[in-house]
Amino acid sequence: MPTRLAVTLALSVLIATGSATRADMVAEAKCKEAKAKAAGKKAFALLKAHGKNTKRPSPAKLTADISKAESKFTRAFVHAESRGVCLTTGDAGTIEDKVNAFIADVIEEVSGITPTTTTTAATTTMPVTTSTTTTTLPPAALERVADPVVLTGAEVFWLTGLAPGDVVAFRHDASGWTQIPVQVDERDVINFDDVYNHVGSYGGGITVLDYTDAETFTGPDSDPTLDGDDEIVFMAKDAGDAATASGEPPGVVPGSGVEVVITDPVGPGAGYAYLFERDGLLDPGAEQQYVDYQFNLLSGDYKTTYNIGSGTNPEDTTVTTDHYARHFSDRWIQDELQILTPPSTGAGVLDRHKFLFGPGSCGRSEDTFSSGEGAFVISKSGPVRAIRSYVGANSGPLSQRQHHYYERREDITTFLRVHAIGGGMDFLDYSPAATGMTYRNNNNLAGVTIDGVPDSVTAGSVEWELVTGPQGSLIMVGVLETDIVGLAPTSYYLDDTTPPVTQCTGDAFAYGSSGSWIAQGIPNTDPRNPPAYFLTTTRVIYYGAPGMTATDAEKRKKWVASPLSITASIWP
Ligand SMILES: [Ca+2]
Ligand SMILES: [Ca+2]
Ligand SMILES: [Ca+2]
Ligand SMILES: [Ca+2]
Repeated sequence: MPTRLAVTLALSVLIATGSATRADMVAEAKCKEAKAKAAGKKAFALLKAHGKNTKRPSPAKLTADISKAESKFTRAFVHAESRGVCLTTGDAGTIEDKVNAFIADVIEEVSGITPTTTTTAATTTMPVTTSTTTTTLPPAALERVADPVVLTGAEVFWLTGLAPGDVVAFRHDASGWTQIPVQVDERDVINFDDVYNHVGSYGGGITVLDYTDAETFTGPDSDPTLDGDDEIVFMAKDAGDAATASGEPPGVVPGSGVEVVITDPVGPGAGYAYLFERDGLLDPGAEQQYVDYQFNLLSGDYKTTYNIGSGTNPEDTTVTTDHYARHFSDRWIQDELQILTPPSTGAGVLDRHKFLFGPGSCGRSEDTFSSGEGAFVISKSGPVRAIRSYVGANSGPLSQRQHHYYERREDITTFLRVHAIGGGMDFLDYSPAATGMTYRNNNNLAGVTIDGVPDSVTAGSVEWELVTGPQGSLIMVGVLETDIVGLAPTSYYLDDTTPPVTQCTGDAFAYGSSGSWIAQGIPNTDPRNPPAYFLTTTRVIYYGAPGMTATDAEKRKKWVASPLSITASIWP
C-alpha cells in the first residue's frame, strides 16, 4: 500500500534527522495545495466540458475534453509527487474518483443526465520514477527498421504542455548519446465544415479526431501545446540501448527526460529512446529528413486557389525518400512509383492506383473523384514522416484518404463515407516498365509474371501482395475494418495488353492490375445520413530491394497486425 510506505519512509526520515524542519513542512503543504488545486481544476474542466456538450452535443469533443482534463490532472499529481515531499503518494486515483463522483452528482442534479464515468484507471499505476538499478539490459535489436514508433501525448503526459517544437529525442549506446529525428503531429476534434471552408454543405457538421493543419482550412489545434491526443513519432531503427547512469545529453532541460521502452509483440529485441524538452535551439529533426514531400499545386497557394466546390485541381506533387518515389497529378491521382532501395533499377513501375465500382465501370474513379468537390485535411512534410489527407469523392464528400509516408513504408488509409454503393475495387495497375516482375499474394504463393500476357490466379481475400523483380520489391498488407456483417472481399487480377474491359483511367493496358475487390453491395457509410456503417481499409506498402519473398510478406502481415508496443516513464 503506497500510502503506508510513504508514511513509514517519512517517519524514518524524522527519526534520522531528529525533527522535521520548517522547510519540510512548507514543502509538504505545497504538495497538498497542488493536489487540491489539480482536483479543483479537473472538476471545473469537466463541468465546462459537459456544459458545452449540452449546448452543442459532440461525443467526440466531450471525450477529447475529458481526456485533456484527465491528463492535466495526472500530470499535476505526478509533478507534485516527483519532488519527494508529499506525505501521501499514489492517491491520484482515489482523488480522481471523488472528483468524478462529485461531477456526476452535479450533472445529474442540474440536467437529469447521468454522465458516463470518466475514471482513468491508469492514473494510479503510472510509474512516477524509474528504478535506479543499473541492470545490464540487452542491446537494441528491433528487427523492424521500416516501422515507426507512434506515441500520443497522453502516453508521455509528463511532456504535455510543452511547445511541440521543443520535444527532442536521443538514443544511447556504447558511443554515448546521439540525437535522433522526432516529430510532433497535432490532432484535435476537427469539423469537416471547416475542412471544406464552409463551401456548400459538404461537411455536414460531422466531427472526428484527426490531424490539424494551419496551412489548410482544417486550422490549427485548439491547444497549441503538446496535449494528450497529439502524436509523437520517431523510427524504430533509431532506438538504442538502455541509458545507464551517464548524465543527460547536452542541449536539454535537466530533469525533463522520459524513457520510452519499445518491444515487439511478435518478435525478439527491445529498443530504448529518450525524449526531452530542448534547452535552446536543437533541431527536433536532428538535421535529417527521412521523407521529402513536395506538395506542388499548379494553381498556386492552397487556401487562395484550390477549387473546393469542383475540381480538377492539377498537381505535380512528389514524395521522395532513399527507398521510393511517388507522384500525384491531382488529389486522388497517384500515377508514379519507383523503388529506390539499392540495387533496384528505380524504373517507374506504376500506371495508376485505381478505384472503380467494378471492372470496366467508369462512372466513378480516381479521376471523377478529383473532378468533383474536395479539400485537404492536412498536407505536411516533416523530418520523420509526411502526412497527406484529403476528402471529396463525388457523392461521398466525406470519403477520405490518408497517406503516411515513412522512409521505407507508406500507409494508405481510406475511410469510405458514402451512400449505399454496388461494390468497390482498390487496386494498383502497373506500367509496361513492370514487365518481368513476379506477382504473389497469400492465395498464390507460386506467383505469376507481370508481362501483359494473361495468367491464371486464384481469387480470394487478400492479406498480402508481393511484387518483385530487378525493379525492386513491394510488399503490401491489406487491413479491412468495418461493422458491416457478411462482407466477403475477394481479389482482382488482370494482366493483359489487350484487356477485355475498358481501363477507364491511365493507359490502355492492364499490367498486373491487382488488389482487393468488394464485389457485393455496401450499405450506407455516410455519417451525414444515419444510421451509417463504417468501412476503413488500410494498405501498408513496404518498399525494399529485389528478391523479397513470401516469408518476408507473411512477417510484415504480422507486423502490421501488431504494432510495436511502448511503455514510458520518467528518466532517470
Ligand atoms: Ca491536440
Ligand atoms: Ca496540441
Ligand atoms: Ca502474365
Ligand atoms: Ca494501365
